[in-house]
Amino acid sequence: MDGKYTFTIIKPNAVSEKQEGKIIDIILKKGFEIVRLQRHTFTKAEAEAFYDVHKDKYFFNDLVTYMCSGPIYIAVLEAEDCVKKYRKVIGKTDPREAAMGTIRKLYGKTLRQNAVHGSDSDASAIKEIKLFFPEILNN
Ligand code: FUP
Repeated sequence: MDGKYTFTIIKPNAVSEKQEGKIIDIILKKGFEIVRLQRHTFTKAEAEAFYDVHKDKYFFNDLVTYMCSGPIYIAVLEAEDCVKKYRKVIGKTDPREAAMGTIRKLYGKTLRQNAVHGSDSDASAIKEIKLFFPEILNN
């Protein structure tokens, strides 16, 4: 599956502000296929497992609390060179540093409430897809 898929989350701030439709529209217009899409609310255990690479960081507990604070959408996207292409579409982690027109620039509020997640490598995409949609990786 190398390069074919990425995993995205539309985060609680974007969902509570009812921006998920606009975000999905950008994803489609940029040429991604939506292979899976599900509304979900993270349990604490899921959020901790999802962000385990950050477990020693000072912001880990606040990040987990935020990610569990309301409904999200989890999705698997497909495109050529998908991880890299989607990272460009979402923009830098901090919305203030994200380029004009990127999803985080348009819908992010703060470094933490930055509207969306996108896998940062093919290895992360595989790990993240495995947590929620493992059947995809058997195809
Ligand atoms: P990204 O890969 O762009 O999502 O960014 P990181 O993996 O560096 O960070 C993961 C999430 O932690 C970010 F989406 C936002 C959050 N974060 C904080 O809440 N505080 C920080 O100081 C840094 C990141």
